[in-house]
Amino acid sequence: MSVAINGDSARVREAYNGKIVTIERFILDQQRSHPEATGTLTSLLYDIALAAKLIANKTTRAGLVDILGSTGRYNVQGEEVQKLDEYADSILFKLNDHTGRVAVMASEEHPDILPIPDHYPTGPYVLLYDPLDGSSNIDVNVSVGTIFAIYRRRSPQGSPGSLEDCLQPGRALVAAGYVIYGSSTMLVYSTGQGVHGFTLDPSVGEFFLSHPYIRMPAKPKYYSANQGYTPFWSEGVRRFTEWLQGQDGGKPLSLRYIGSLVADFHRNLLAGGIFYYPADSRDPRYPSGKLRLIYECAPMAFLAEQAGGAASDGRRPILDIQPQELHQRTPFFVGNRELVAKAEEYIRTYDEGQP
Ligand code: AHM
Ligand code: MG
Repeated sequence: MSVAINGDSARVREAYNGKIVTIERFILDQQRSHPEATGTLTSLLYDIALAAKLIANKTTRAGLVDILGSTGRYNVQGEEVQKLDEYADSILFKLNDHTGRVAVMASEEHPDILPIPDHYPTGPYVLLYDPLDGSSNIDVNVSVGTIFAIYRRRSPQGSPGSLEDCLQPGRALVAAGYVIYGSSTMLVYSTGQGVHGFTLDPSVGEFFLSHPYIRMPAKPKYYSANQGYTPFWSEGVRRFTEWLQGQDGGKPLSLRYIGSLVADFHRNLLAGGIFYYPADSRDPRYPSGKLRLIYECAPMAFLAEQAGGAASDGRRPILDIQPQELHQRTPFFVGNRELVAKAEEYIRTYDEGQP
């Protein structure tokens, strides 16, 4: 039986009532509601899910490396021990370089685009990824994540993929998602038909549908920002933060900040709130904040909008920004729609003098 994946959470739950829904089954059912689909995107998403399982298998064992006697880059078996972010990066590339589904890739770990090797065919899609975001958190057992974004190629089919294929505005996204390696591993993605979450059962190595049609709660609970940098923020962002704290007529929210974008975003997606990493004046080299437009912000913005939220650079929707370079950074406000609009209002009023 196939299920039309075009309803809301309750309808999908009812349709699948009592059935075991693996990620493969769900993606296939979504594909069936597009009779023109060739299955290429379905297979690409499934390849990403496989990469997620392989990466999860390593992240959950990260703390054991020392116990198992690793010395430098070699473990007791004499095998080379890769840093986890390098491992995640190479897994994503190797699982997608030969399938004929992808024209070109780009990773936050590399300065330039990652062409498909000459001896493999190219395909219709462009895959961009941050293989292990927040990887500095691994040593202290804090959640990290993989973020991915999929576009259609713009270069002609059959030619090598190009930089222009990778520099597309978020509005052109075909699919985006993330994997959170936390107390459990979850894959959350959207192809523009709602946001769906799957939880990995590590005992059988399969992702099962656990959160169909995620909607951001209308009532926000949390705000998430690195307040250590408050003195370096603009007046608009400082005043917005005070409003979030209940000053200036706001209703106080609780602060939760992990410092791992995927984990902070995931919490706000499920519990309601706003995450922001604004521009700051700490380092003149990075006037636009820390986070990268194409690897981190655009895919999260796509998910936020799909879940009823919003994402902005403080002035315009993140999804409308045309990237100029691969590692372009942007201020980022993402989450509850009203809170993102409020941030824009404070920035307009206090930073741009336009009440
Ligand atoms: P990374 O791409 O080098 O891992 O850095 C990105 C991470 C995000 O996950 C997180 O939101 C941010 O850096 C935290 O930065 P800070 O420590 O400045 O608050
Ligand atoms: Mg990152």
